[in-house]
Amino acid sequence: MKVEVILLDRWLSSYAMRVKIALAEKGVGYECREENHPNKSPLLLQSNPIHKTIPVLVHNGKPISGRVLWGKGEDQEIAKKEFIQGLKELEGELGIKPCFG
Ligand SMILES: N[C@@H](CCC(=O)N[C@@H](CS)C(=O)NCC(=O)O)C(=O)O
Repeated sequence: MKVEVILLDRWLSSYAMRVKIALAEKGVGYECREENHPNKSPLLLQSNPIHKTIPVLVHNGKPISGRVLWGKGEDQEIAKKEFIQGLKELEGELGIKPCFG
């Protein structure tokens, strides 16, 4: 199955830059779509309906965000476990260094 990763971006957004650095570090290919703030795209409004801000990372049509806080039931429990696992991996990479980058 082809994996589709789309980053909803805006020129010089430091928030989006962090996502780009993480994707580059992980070697994840993605399509970058520039958002125009007065005229936000339907994909942005649908993917981030509350804040309507970038960056938004869309993986195979599903926005990646907030399952830990706003998810429900089993999906939320899975998201919590994945989040904690991610923190453990980050901690492992950090080791005794004072910072990551
Ligand atoms: N807390 C958010 C902030 C995102 C944010 O403020 N994005 C700005 C661009 S850098 C935005 O989309 N602004 C459009 C708006 O507020 O309408 C994050 O870390 O992703």
